[in-house]
Parts: sequence; structure tokens; C-alpha cells
Amino acid sequence: CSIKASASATSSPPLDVSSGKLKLDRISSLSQVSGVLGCQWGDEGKGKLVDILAGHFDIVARCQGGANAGHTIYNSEGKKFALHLVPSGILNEETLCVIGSGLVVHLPGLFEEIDNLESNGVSCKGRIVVSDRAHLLFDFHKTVDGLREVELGDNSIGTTKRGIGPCYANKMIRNGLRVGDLRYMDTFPQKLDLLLSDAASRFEGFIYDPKMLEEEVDKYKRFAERLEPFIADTVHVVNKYISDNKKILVEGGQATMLDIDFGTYPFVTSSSASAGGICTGLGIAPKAVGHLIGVVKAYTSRVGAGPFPTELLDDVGDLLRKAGHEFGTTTGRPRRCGWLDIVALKYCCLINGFSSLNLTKLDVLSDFHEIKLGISYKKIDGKIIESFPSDLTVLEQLEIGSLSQVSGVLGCQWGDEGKGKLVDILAGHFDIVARCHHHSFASFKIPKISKLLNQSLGIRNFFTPIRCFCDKLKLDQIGSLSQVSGVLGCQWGDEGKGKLVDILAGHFDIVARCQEVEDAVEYEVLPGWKTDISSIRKYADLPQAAQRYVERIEQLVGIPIHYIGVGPGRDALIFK
Ligand code: 2SA
Ligand code: GDP
Ligand code: MG
Repeated sequence: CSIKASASATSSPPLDVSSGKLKLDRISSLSQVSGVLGCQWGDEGKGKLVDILAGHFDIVARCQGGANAGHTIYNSEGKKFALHLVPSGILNEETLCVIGSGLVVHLPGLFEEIDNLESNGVSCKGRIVVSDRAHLLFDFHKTVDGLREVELGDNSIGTTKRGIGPCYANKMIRNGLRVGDLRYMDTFPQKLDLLLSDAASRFEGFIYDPKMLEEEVDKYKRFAERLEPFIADTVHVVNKYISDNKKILVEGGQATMLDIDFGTYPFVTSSSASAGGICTGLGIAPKAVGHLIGVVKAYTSRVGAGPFPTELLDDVGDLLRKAGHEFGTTTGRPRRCGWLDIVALKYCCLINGFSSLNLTKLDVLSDFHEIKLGISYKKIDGKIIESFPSDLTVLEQLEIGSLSQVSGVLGCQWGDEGKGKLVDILAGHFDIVARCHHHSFASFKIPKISKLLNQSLGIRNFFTPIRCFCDKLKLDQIGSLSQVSGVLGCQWGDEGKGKLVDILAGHFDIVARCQEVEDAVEYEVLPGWKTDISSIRKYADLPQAAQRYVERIEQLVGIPIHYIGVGPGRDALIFK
């Protein structure tokens, strides 16, 4: 293909004309209304691409979500900015940033973000417009978010506690307050009183005293004055730009797998984080929407609870988290990590109709000997699941199905953690349920009792893999092993049998397996490249194995990868 032809000029001088032209072509050929959307469970690096493309668009607009989003971008001096409500186009001085009607806006948070940008030399005056139709998210929404999570107990969503769900709930039951309501301060107190009384009647832990209303109204009177110059009918603004032939880039928050309709419900956010959200959250006609770029991490991460079929609860997962600095931009929570899930990615591509993909954080995989792609799901009965299942029970079964032949349930604290309930749920998937007792943990390494496990409430997180130290095996003992010898696990799997078999293999003529532990996710294993790729800027300069990984994803998904991220910085992007 033409991409390969230009990329094959590897020995060209440092100023590579062909890749520079490719870069310009890729950006300038984007449609008048284009969008950047997340393909997984968020944090794919959408902000970085939006920041890079912003200079070629007149407007960068957010269409859904709120301050639950966290987009990290760097300016040309390498200064870091973490944005939550302000669109990632703000660093480009020529771009107008639109906060559309589909958002829920926490004004104290928005002002804090604006103040922070201004104090870092980024001018926001006249550069941000907020839709008069956007909903106001009050502090009490955050309180209710927290109370709901407590109420849900073991089934809690793991929200960002930014009040997102409760604010959208008010929008949907039609008693919410909108930005436009700030223009009618005479009726504002009554409306807010209704909202607060409603929350107080629903949650015992919500104390609503009359002073609260008074204080809130006073605060919002001041906010109304400060916000006035920012308020606009953004439907009109955006469509006027369209009729004037100007270009609009839409920045998605969260991602399709967290979409209220298409994500892993109920473990989702409360807005439309896929393509449909562009129309419903900005008032842009579907026919005006052109290219959509899907942003996909070279592996997968997820914050909060919910199904994650390719999750790695072992050292490999820890390594991904460490290498990829996978901690929430908004909450600092450690992100759960796993291999790239092609089944989920194909499902996401189907829903959004992407014209191209941006594969991000390829550099993070540089330390791995081998890299896996989850290419299909199997049910407990061994049947392949054709498309991403909507049924949470099936998704949970996938996780149960991926448990080893011999699995265990252990308490992580001082007992009474609810082990029995979990054993009961899992029992139907095992032939034998056995009890045992450990009197001493002295010779065991327990790597998984971590904050991460306590914070994530997914069913798998109750599992504590235990590894046995096999390292002390003396070489002279190998010679005394019988003609037919065996290596068996002594605990619940994952004891490190493979390593021992590998050490002994050279002293045996045949190594045979007598049992197959079925994995519910079928993986394709590709070789790693074991080279730092973070300073590479041309596709052809990537190691063969990295190119093979990129091209295999393209082949499996059927959508070209036009952009490849090899570092967090603005320039760390390869145009393919
Ligand atoms: P919410 O707060 O009601 O939207 O939470 C519902 C679920 O949606 C997930 N969610 C996110 N997942 C990843 N990143 C998000 N944004 C921040 C970031 C997260 C952070 O960019 O880093 O800082 O922790 C985000 N926002 C919502 C959330 O984890 C729940 O699973
Ligand atoms: P978003 O919510 O999709 O915008 O993503 P976040 O900003 O929450 O998380 C992505 C993180 O990865 C940020 O810290 C980015 O600076 C960083 N990042 C983005 N692209 C790359 C990349 O290609 N390589 C590396 N190493 N980091 C990246
Ligand atoms: Mg993020």
C-alpha cells in the first residue's frame, strides 16, 4: 500500500519529506466534522490525539460526560495538563472549545480548571463556550453518588464519585437544572429546593438543612455572573460554523465499553460515549458527521468494577500497570490491566463505524517477550461467542471460565469476607469443591493482596494466586529423577510449573501434557520486540515484530491504523 511505499524510505535524511507529507495528508483529509472516540473502557489517550489535531480545526467540542473524564495532554514545552471538562483543544490558541448540551457541568470544578489553565499562561477568555442546555451538576450529586455506591455494597459500580449518574438521573426524570436556568435566579431557589428535598427523601444519610439551600443559592448567584460570558446556544454556534465551512472536532469522553447503551451495563457511565453521543450531545445532524477515529490502547485498562475478559491478575498485569503508568487522571485509582481484547474492539468498531484507528501506548509493550491478543470468547460449554455479549451473566461466566482447572477461594483479611457466597456461585462450574486449611504461610508468596483488589469489586478479585518458590531445586537432583517423571501443581494453579518444566526439559527426551486447562478467552500469541521504540517516528523504523503486531490488529479488525502512539508527548506519534 502507499503507506508502506513511503515508509520504506528508511535511510532518508532526518527531515523526512514523505512522512511529513503523510502527516499533513492524514490530518487535512479529515472531514469537516470529525470525532475522536475511545474504543475500550476509557483512558486510551484520546486527549493527546485531540490536542495534536486541534490546530487543524476551528472548534473542539465535548458532547457527553462531565468531570469524570480525565484527559492528560502536554504542551510543546512538555508541561502537563490534566483536563476534565475543558476540551483538549484549549492549548491551541485558535481553537474555540465547546462544552455541549449533552454534558453535566460542575461549575466549581470548571472554574478551578479555567483558573489553573489561566495561571499556567493558557488564555480561556472568549475561547470556551458552555451550552445553555447542559445540565448543572451540584455538590449534592457527588454526595448522592457516594451514598449510592455504599448502598450497592458488593455490587457497587466503582464510579469516579463525581456525581455523574445522579445528575443524569435528574436529567432523565426531568427535574434537573440547566445552565440556562442560571439566567432566572428568581425561580432557581425553588427548583433547587425540589432537587435537594428529593435527594433527602431518598437517602437517609443525606442531611438537608435549610441553610444548605441558602448557601448554595448564594454561591450560584456568583457563578451565574461569572459564567454569563461563556454561556451560548451551542447548537446554533456549532451549526453556524458548519454552514460557514469551518471544521469541528468532537472529543469523546470515556469510551464505547462504558456507554450507557452499548457498554458492560450496569458497569458503565451514564452517557452516550459512542458515535450517537455526537448528535444527541451537540445537535449536529448525523449526515454532517464524517470521519471518526477510534483510539485504542495497545493493551486494555479499566477503572472500577465490571467484566474485563482479558484482565491479567498476575505479574504481567502488574508490569503493564507499571510500564503504562496506569493510574486514573481524575481519581488516581490504579487501573486494571490486561491484553488487547479484539472481540470488544470489533464490537466497538461495528457500533461507531471508524474510518481509522489510533493505536496508543505501543511503547509500553516494549519489555514483553510475547504479546497476546484476545481473539475470541468461549462459553463454559466450549462454544465460541460470536459477538460481544450483552448479558452480564455470560460475561461473568467468561471470567469464571478463565479460572484454572484447580482454583481456590481465599480470604484476604481476617475471615468473614464472604468467601462462602462466592464459592456457592462458582460451585456450578467445578466438579469438586474441597476445603483445606493452612496453618502456616511461611513458605508462600502472596502477591495479590493489594489495594487494587480491595478497590475493584469484580468477582475475580477475590482470587488470590499463590506461588510456590521452586527456585531452590538443586541441579544435581535432576539426574536422580526417574525415567518417567512428572511436574504437578500443589496448590490452585499458577505455582510456576512451566518454569520448572522448562529447566528440566533438557534432561528428558519427551515433555508431554496430560490435561488441558481451557481458557475462556482464546489468545493469539505474537512475539515481542524487546527494544525501546519511544524515539521512533517513522513506521518503517519500528521493529518487525512491532509492525507485525500493528498489522495483525488491522487484519483482525478490518480498519486501518493511521496513528501510532509511542510516548505521551505531542511529537511521539507515528503516522502510518
Ligand atoms: P461514573 O463516575 O459514573 O462515570 O463511573 C461509571 C463507570 O465509568 C468509569 N469511568 C471511567 N473509566 C476510566 N476513566 C475515566 N476517567 C478518569 C480518567 C478516571 C479516573 O480519565 O482517568 O481518574 O479514575 C472514567 N470516568 C468514568 C468508572 O470507572 C466506572 O466504571
Ligand atoms: P484519555 O482519557 O483517553 O484522554 O486518556 P488519559 O489521558 O486518561 O490516559 C492516557 C495516558 O497515557 C495519559 O497519561 C497520556 O499522557 C498517556 N499517553 C497517551 N498516549 C501515549 C502513548 O502513546 N505512549 C505512552 N507511553 N503514553 C501515552
Ligand atoms: Mg482518561
